[in-house]
Amino acid sequence: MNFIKKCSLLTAISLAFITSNPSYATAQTPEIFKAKAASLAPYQQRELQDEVFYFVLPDRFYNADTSNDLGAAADDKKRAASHGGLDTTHKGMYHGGDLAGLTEKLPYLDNMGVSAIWLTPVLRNRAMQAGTSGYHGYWILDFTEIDPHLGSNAELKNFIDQAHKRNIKVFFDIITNHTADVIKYKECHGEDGLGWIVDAAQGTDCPFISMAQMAEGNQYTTIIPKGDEALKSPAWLNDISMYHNQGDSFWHGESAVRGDFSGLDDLYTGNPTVVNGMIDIYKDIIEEFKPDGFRIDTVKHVNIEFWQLFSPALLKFAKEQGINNFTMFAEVYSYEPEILSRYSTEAKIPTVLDFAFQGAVTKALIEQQGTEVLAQLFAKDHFYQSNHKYIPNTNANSLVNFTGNHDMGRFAYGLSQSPHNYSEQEQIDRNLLANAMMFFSRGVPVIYYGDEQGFVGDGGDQASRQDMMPSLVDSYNDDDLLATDLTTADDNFDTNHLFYRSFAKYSQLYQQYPALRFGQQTVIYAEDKPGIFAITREIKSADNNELKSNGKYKAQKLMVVFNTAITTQKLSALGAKNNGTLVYRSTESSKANEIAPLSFAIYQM
Ligand SMILES: [Ca+2]
Ligand SMILES: [Ca+2]
Ligand SMILES: [Ca+2]
Ligand SMILES: [Ca+2]
Repeated sequence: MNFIKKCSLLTAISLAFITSNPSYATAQTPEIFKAKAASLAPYQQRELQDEVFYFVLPDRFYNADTSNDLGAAADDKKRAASHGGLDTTHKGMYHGGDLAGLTEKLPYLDNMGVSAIWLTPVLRNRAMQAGTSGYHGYWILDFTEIDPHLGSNAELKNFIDQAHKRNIKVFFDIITNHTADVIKYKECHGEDGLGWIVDAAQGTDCPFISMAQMAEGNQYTTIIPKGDEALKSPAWLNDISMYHNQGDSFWHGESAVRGDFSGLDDLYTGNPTVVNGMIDIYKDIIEEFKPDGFRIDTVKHVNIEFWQLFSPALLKFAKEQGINNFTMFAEVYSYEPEILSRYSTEAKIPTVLDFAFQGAVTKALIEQQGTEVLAQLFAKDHFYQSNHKYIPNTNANSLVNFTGNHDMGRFAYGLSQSPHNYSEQEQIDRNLLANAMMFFSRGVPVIYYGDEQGFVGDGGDQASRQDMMPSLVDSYNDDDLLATDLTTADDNFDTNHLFYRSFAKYSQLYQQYPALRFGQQTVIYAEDKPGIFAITREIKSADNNELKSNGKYKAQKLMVVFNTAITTQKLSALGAKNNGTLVYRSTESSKANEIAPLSFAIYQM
C-alpha cells in the first residue's frame, strides 16, 4: 500500500503530536523525539514500575561485527559445539546480530523512551540442535561466558556501561529449568545416542515416564554421546544425576515440572546441589556483569520450593553487590491470575509477566468482546498483594504487561488473523490502542522489538522473530508491515514510523505522571460490549509512605478513558460532573466531551 494514501487515512486518527507536525514523514533529527522526561530518576534509584521495557533478540537486531557471525572457531576445542549455525535466509538459524549492534543502536532505543532493555539469553549455547540453531539463546551449554555469536564478556560489559550512561537499565533472561540437549536415552536415540528409534507413528518424542512408573522399574537408560561428556560448564552440569531423565514433557501434571522441554535436559531442581549450583551460577553473573535485573524463563516448569530458595538468595546478593533495586520477573505461561500470582507470592519471585493482561486485551481489541473483560481481569488484582521480607508491598502495579511476544507471536499478527477482517487502518488503530492499554493500565509496559516498526509476522516462535536489519528470510519479507511502505527486507530503524513515535509519546506521558506508574488503579466504567473502558490511577498523599523509595510523589489522580468501539462515545456515559483537565488524547474529536472511535484520552482530576 502506498504510504501517501496511508497518510491521508491517518488524518482521521492522527495522534495529536503528529497533527502538530504534519511533515512527520520527512527525515528528522532523532534527538528531537527524545521522549524521556528530564526528571527520570537515575537508573540506580528507579523501581521496576518506573521502566519502559524493550524486549529484544540480539541475533535479530543489528549486526555490527560480521567477524563473530559463525560463533566459536571450528577448531576451538572447548567451544566447538558453539560454532556455526549461520544462515541468514533461514528463520531458524543465526542471522548475525550481536551486542556490538545493540550498543550501536542505543540512541534509537533511547529516543523512543526505552528505559530498560530485556535481552533474550546471552550465555553460550549449543549452536545446532535437531536442524535449527540456538540463535534465541535458550539452549545453554556454558553458564559462565557469553555466546561468541553475540560477542565477548567484555563486549557485554561495554554494552551495559553504554546503556547505563544513557540511564537505561539492562535485564538478562535467565534459565534454571534446563540446559541444552546433551543427554540422550538409549530407548529413544539408540546405543550411541545419535539417532531416533521411536516409532514414527508416535512422533519424535521420548514418552514421559512418571515417578510411579519408575518405582516399578520402568526408566530410561541415559547416555551422553561420545565426545559430549564435558560440553557443559560449570562441570557439575555434566553429571547425569543432576537431571530428571524422565523423557519429554507433555505439559501436564508431573511432566510439566519433571519432563524435558522437547529434549532439553531438565534439571533435577529438587536436589540441593542443583539449587545451590544455580544460585552460584547467577550470583557469579550478577557479580561479573552487574545487570539491573533478570527475567526468568520457564518458571512454571520448576518446583515452587526451588524458587523459594533461589529468589531471596539472588535478591539479597544483588543488594550486597550494590545493586539496590535489582529485581526479577517470571515467565509463567498461564492466563489465570490465581496461578500467576502464586509465583509472586508463594514462590517469592518479585513479579511476573502478565499473560492474563495479554489475554484480556486480545479479547477486547481483537475479538471485540465487551470492555468488561478488562474489568474482570483487574478485579483479580488482589491476588498479587504480598508482603514478604525481600519483596515488600508487592502489588499488581508491578506486573509486567505485554501485548505479544517471541513465543505466541505479535499482537499485530493476532489482528491480521481475525475473522473480523480488519482493514489495515483499523489494524493500526487497534494496535495503537492495545499499546496504550499496556502503558496506562496498572503494570509495566514491554515493547516487543519490531512492534514499533509495524512488524506483523505469520505466527509465533520463529515466525515472530523478524530481523530489524535488512532480512533475507522470504517468509518475513513477504509480510505487509503496518503504517509503512518498507518491508523486512529494508533496514527498519525508522524513527518516523507512526508506532515508534506513538511509543515515544506514551513513554513521555508514563514518565511525566507518577500516578501512571504507581497510582492505585480503580475501574470506573466498563460495559458488556465494545465501548468505553475507564480507570483512575491515584496516588493519595497517605500512600507516599508506602512507596518504598519514592516517597517524593505528591498526591495525583488521573483518569484514563479508552474507547474500544468503532463509534464515537460520550464522556457523559461516565456519569461524572467533572472529568478533569485534558492531559492528552490520541485522536482529536470535534467535541470536548467525546472520545473518538478506537482512541483514548487522559485527564487530570
Ligand atoms: Ca555478528
Ligand atoms: Ca536431552
Ligand atoms: Ca523442569
Ligand atoms: Ca510472511
